[in-house]
Amino acid sequence: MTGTVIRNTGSWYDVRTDDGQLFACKVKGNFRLRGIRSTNPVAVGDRVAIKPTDTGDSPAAKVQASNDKPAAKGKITVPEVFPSGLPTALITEILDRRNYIIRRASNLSKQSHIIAANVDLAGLVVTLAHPETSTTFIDRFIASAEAYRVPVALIINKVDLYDEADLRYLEAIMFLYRQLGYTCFAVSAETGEGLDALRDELHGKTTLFSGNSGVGKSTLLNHLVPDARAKTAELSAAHDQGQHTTTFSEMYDLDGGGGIIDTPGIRGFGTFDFDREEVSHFFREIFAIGHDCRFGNCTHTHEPGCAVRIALDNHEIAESRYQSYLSMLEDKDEGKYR
Ligand SMILES: Nc1nc2c(ncn2[C@@H]2O[C@H](COP(=O)(O)OP(=O)(O)OP(=O)(O)O)[C@@H](O)[C@H]2O)c(=O)[nH]1
Ligand SMILES: [Mg+2]
Ligand SMILES: [Zn+2]
Repeated sequence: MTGTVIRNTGSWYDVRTDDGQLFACKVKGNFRLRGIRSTNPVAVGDRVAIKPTDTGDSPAAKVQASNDKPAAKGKITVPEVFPSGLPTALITEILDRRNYIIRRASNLSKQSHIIAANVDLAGLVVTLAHPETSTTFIDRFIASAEAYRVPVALIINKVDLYDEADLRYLEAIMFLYRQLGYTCFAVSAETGEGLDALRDELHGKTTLFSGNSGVGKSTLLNHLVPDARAKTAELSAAHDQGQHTTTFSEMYDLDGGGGIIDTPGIRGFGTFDFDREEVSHFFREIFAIGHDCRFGNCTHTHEPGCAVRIALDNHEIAESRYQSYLSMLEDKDEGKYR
């Protein structure tokens, strides 16, 4: 049987089979990604092959079996039942991924974390205030999506809270990223502003919602999928930051096709497995202008005749983008890419 992973609750993966049944699944054996250890071998959005476990030996199944015994005398067919009520199965194979979004599990970690797999759109939910998402975070996310050729949309939320300076910054950010070719939405999950345009964009697509904690991913989800009823929580009063309210990734169906994958907020976006020379490939404008550098292997940091640095001086490349590029080259400490 094949199906799609729609929820990851720690060590269990809920899989919806192609004929619509739900199973709580465990992973059989070890799956490795390009020989690198991942904190989650299977991610929401993965297409998997599963094998139902009919005679379970899990504690839940035993409880179920002993409960059923008196009544079920003679004819004992006890499906293994996970406490959630779902029958259980083993994931025996991960089918080839069309794409995925991956980051380093934590700073200095050699482990990776696959945020989601097989998405049509990577929606990066950001806020320019309460809390402020850094451009380094935005650019690192975009670079990772570029690496696996996942289209990106920048969803800038909480515009209802922006003061005049924030609104000017909003305009500058939208101008910058639209010019680079990324779709941008300025929205408010509070007032509903901009949500119709966002809804149109998401229609029929499987979209990942990722971003810092507290930017309103789950609140947006609840507007777009009214019966999602995902938990949300106020920012911490002391730090004006999110409280990591969503703890598991989950896919929710959109009316009329497509879905949204809501994920736990992340602090830094540690990029994963890039060679130094590769980094510029994922910054569109730097890559394009880099063709005019004197040296083919120019890192755009100190070389004579570097077209990128000339463009930077002429304000043809945004300083913030160049700084993000440098931060990825140097792979600075976690605090710097928040
Ligand atoms: N004023 C205003 N508040 C918002 C908006 N969107 C979300 N919020 C509030 O921001 C807080 C955090 O929202 P959540 O949806 O829990 O944020 P999240 O991104 O899911 O956070 P994590 O699950 O921790 O990653 C809640 O108090 C929301 O009500 C908005 O557009 N405007
Ligand atoms: Mg959330
Ligand atoms: Zn150069």
